[in-house]
Amino acid sequence: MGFQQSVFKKPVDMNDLGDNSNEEINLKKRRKEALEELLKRIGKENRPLNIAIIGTPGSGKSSFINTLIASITGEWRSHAMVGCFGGLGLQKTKHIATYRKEKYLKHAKDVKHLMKFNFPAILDMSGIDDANDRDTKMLLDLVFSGRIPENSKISDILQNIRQNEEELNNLYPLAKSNIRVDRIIFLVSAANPSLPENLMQAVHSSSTSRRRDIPMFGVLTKIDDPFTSEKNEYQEFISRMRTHLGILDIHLLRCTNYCDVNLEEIKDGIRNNLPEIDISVLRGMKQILDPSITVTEYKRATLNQVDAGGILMLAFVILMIAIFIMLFGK
Ligand SMILES: Nc1nc2c(ncn2[C@@H]2O[C@H](COP(=O)(O)OP(=O)(O)OP(=O)(O)O)[C@@H](O)[C@H]2O)c(=O)[nH]1
Ligand SMILES: [Mg+2]
Repeated sequence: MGFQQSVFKKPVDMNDLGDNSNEEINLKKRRKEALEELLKRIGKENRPLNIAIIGTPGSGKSSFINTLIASITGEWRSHAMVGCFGGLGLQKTKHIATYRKEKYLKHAKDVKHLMKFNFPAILDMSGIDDANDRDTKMLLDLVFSGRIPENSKISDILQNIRQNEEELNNLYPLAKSNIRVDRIIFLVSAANPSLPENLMQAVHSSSTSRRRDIPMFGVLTKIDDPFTSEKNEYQEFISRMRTHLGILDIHLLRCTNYCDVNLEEIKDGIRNNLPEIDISVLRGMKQILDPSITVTEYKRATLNQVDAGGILMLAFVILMIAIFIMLFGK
């Protein structure tokens, strides 16, 4: 995909809409095709995946979730609350919210049809600071293994990690009913020149634990507002992002979210959705939600297996000693 400048920044002139009606119809058709391809890819069998959305504060996580839901339902709504703190260092999302298809598809026009498909449960995390320390990795481990109850506050979990470490297994037990993460989506804002390299490393190492390897993907948001107009600089930024996440180019979704700069038309009821946005998101999600990409679960010897092995070995040694004594002990 080439370098994308601010396509959604200029306000839409209503007189233009008539002239561009063919293009508009074509875009709607392409949106429909992209949705149908996604439905075919995710299918109706198996279970819906759980995807975790990770990124630094303000990178556009909640906006992306709203955008993803809008691209599926064809109607933008504010499911996840979006913040606007203009670099004040404040955060909008402070807890881990889970969005399930039963809830986010509820108001879709063709809800009955869509509900049959395996749309994912989406975990919206509050922004995590760009760190690769022990606390951050423990937090990520707890989230990825599904040990955090819904709506927990990130600050409470971090406090428990710092002050009640020995109680963590009791506070966040490993239960069968846990929602374990099947996909990690790391979000980076194209408007910010500094890549959160430490957090990327922390997420990368937590995604490949001794127990599971969770597939990771990237989303580059705010491509309507890139930090540079230099094509080379921008490409170099994208390639560094991919290297840090260790992902293929097809596993990096580039998008503009539904947000202040383009929501005006929808708010004013001029149209339902912006198909340009939907098409790129639906196509990217087709790669991310591909059921053939699986989480690798490592089989570990259970305690019983270890015990049984140990007992057999001990019996063998005793037998050998007994035979030795019988033969040479006299
Ligand atoms: N121009 C532009 N602005 C965006 C885009 N996506 C999000 N924004 C704006 O970025 C700001 C932060 O967006 P959020 O979605 O709240 O970010 P977040 O990552 O959920 O933030 P926290 O929950 O606070 O960590 C808001 O003002 C959004 O309107 C985009 O694609 N383009
Ligand atoms: Mg948020």
